[in-house]
Amino acid sequence: MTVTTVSTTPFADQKPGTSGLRKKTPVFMQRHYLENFVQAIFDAIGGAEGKCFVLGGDGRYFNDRAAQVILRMAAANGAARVIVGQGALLSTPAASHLIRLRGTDGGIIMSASHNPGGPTEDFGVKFNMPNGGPAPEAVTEAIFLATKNISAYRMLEAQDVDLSVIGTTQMGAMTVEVVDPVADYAALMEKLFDFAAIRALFASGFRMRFDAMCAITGPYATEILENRLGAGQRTVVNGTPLPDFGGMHPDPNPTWAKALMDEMFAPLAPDFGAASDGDGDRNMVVGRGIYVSPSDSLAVLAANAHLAPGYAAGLKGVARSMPTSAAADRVAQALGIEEFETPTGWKFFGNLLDAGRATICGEESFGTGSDHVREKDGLWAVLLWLNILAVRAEGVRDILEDHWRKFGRNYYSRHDFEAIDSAAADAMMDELRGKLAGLGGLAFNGHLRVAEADDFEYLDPVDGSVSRRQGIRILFQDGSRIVLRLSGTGTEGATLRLYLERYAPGPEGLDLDPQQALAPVIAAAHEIAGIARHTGRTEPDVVT
Ligand code: VG1
Ligand code: CO
Repeated sequence: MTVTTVSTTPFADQKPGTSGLRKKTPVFMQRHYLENFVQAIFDAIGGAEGKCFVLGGDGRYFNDRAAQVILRMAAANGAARVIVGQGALLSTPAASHLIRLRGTDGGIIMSASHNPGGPTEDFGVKFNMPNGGPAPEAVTEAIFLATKNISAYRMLEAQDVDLSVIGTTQMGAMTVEVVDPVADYAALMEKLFDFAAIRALFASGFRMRFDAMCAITGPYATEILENRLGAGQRTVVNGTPLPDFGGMHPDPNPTWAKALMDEMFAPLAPDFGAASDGDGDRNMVVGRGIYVSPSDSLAVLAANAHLAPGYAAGLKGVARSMPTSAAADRVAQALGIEEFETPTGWKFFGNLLDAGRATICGEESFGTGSDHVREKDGLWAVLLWLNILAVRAEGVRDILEDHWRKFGRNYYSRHDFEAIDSAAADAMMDELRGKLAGLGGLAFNGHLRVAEADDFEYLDPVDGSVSRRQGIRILFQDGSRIVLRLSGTGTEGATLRLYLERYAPGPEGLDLDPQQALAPVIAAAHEIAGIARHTGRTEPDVVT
C-alpha cells in the first residue's frame, strides 16, 4: 500500500478550545480540514512512528467516516497499532480508561460532547495523553502552532477497515484492533462500586430512569444498569446512539433533558433519575421531585464516597473548577483534606490526579469524576450515587437536605446567554476587566458591596505552569460571588456564562428556590457587567 504526501495549506481557525477542536460538521468535512488537524496532532506529539493509540467517538454524524480517515493517517504516519471501539464508538471516559489500561501513547476522541450532532450541527476532535487525560495547554498550543505551519499530510491509500467486527486486522503495516467499547469500562465500574448492594436496591423495588439522549451512554447504561444490576427493562430510554441524537440536544440539564425532569416531578416519579451527554462524560442527577445541582452533587459525592468500596480508604483531596460552587470546599475542610480551584476544563485536573493530590474532581457543568480515569465520567457519578443510596437507605432528598443542614447551602445557578455577537461579548469582557481594580468597596443592587474582584489566574501546583484570564470573579462582602467567562466550546458567535452563588449557613433559609435566593446577586451582575447594554439580552437562554 502506498503512502501519499498530500500538499495542503493551513486553516486559520484550528485552535483547540476548552475541550478539543469543535466546528460545524460541514467545516470539518471540507477537503483537508480534518486531515490537517490530525497531522498537526501527530506532528505536535513528536510523530506517530511505532506508537499505539486509542480511537473512538460518540457516534455522531461523520464519526464513521472520520474514523477511517484517522486510521489511514495513523498508518501513513507509522503508528504500530490503533485500538478502536467497535463501530468507532467509545464514550470519552471509556476511551480514557482504554488509553490507561493498555498503556498506549494516547488517543483521539471524535466528539463535540454536549453540542448537537448532524450534517449541519457540530463535530469535534481531541487528543488525549498517555495518562488518559485531555492534552494540557502546552500540547494544545503545540497542536495549534502545527496547524498554522502545515504544508502536507500523510495518507495511506487503503480500503476502509470493517469496524463492525471485533478482532484484529492489518492496515498496511499497522494493526487495527477492534474492541468491545463497553466491556473494559464495565469491569472497572464493578471494581469501584458495590454491585451486590446496588443489585439488592433494585431488587427491593427501587425504580430508576436513565435518559441516554440518543447518545453514546445507551449501550453502557443498558449493560451496566439493566443487565448487570438488574434495574428494570426500559430503565434506560433513548438508549440507541443516533448520528443526529434523534434531533435531541445531548446536554443533560433541566432545559434539554426536560422529559426526564417532567417525569421526576410527576406524581408517580421513579426514585432516581439521571441523564448523560453526547460523549458520556457529563451527568445530571435528579431525585423524586428534587433536582441536584452539579455543585451540590460534587459535594455530596465527596462527603459520601467512602461508602463505595473503591473509595473506602478515603479521599486524598477534592478539586473543583473555579466557577463551581464552594460546597465541595466545605466538605474538604471537614474531612481535613486538600482542596483545589482550577480553571474550567478537565485538562486542569490531570496533574492533580496524576500526582495523587486529588481523588474526586468536579465542575458545575454537570461533570464529576475521580482518579479512576482522567476524564469526567457520567455513569461513574450515577453509580456512585446509586452506591450511596443503597448503603444509606435514604432518598435523594433526605441526603441532600441532611447535607445542607450539616454544611450550609451554597445556592448556585448558571445563566447562559448563547450565540451573542462575538465583538459585543469581547467588548463587554474588556470593559469589565478595565473596571476590576476600582470595584472594591462599591455597592451594587443597593447593598451588595464588592470585597474583591479579579481575573482568575491559576498556578498549577504540580508543574508550575500559569494559566491567565480564566474568568472574572467578583466577590462580595457577604460571601456571595459572581463569575463571568466566555465559553470555549461553542461554534456560533459567543456564549456568555454568568455563574451566581450565595451561601446560606442555615438552619433557617435552606429551602428557597435558587433563582429567588440569588435574585439580588443576579441583579448586581447585570448592573456591574452591563449585559443588556452590550448584548441586547436581558434574559438567559439556558438556566441551570
Ligand atoms: C464547557 C463547560 C466546562 C466543560 C467543557 C467540556 O466549557 O463549561 O466545564 O469542561 O464544556 O465539557 P465552556 O468553555 O463552553 O464553558 V464536554 O462534556 O462538552 O467535553
Ligand atoms: Co461531554
